[in-house]
Amino acid sequence: MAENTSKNAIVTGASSGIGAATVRQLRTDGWNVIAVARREDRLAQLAQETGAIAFAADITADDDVARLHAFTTDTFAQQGGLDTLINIAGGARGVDTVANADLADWEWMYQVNVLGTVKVLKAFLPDLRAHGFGTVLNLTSTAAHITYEGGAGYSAAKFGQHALTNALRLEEVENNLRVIEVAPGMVATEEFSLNRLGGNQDAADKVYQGVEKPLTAEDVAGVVGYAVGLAHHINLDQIVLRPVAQAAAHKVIRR
Ligand code: 8X3
Repeated sequence: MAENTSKNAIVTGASSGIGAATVRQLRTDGWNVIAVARREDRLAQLAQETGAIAFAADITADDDVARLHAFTTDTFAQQGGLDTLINIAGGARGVDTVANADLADWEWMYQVNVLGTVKVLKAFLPDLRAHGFGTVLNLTSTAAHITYEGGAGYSAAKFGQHALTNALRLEEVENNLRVIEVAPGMVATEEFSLNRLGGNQDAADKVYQGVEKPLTAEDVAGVVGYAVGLAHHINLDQIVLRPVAQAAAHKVIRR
């Protein structure tokens, strides 16, 4: 079978940070991209800038995922169908210890990182199988592989997303589906720490203070673009990337 080079992708979590940077990267690399996020205004701007197709949806809402599926089927019908699904939507809320866990935050993190990813996968797996050269890329985190104090809620969700990614790779190999996990460490984005720390900009800035060159959203997007752009038989199945200054989750050099 010849490899299909239709380059039709969906990117979730596209309104800011790594998701938006991934849309820019893929467009630069010649992909057709449906950019998905809840915030319509940001998506519209990104679409205008990059030529991506914007679709406003909440990936944790069943109706929205169904609408996204119908829209994608129509959009890519004449272009060989969807071949690449990039799940960037996710995030962290809170840095509480287990003893002080805020269960609403834990639930939100499980919804968006785990169940949201599963909902989108369930909707699109039949299409990716039918394509014959499908790719799924899930953005997890180094927190998907190791825990730290105050990180239990986020790690529990990201470990869950890591686990489902591993199982998916085993389950779908018969269907020639390539499953990639990208797990970044410290990435200084506009919103990740701000959202995690309840909108406290000073606290968010402190996370990266003195760290020489934390990763940027563009750094991660470059790796995502590289991984999905490789010939389909090459699976970078798990990619961990950190800034050099972060030798491990607990060992960050600050100057
Ligand atoms: C972000 C990495 O170190 O904040 O996913 O858990 S960390």
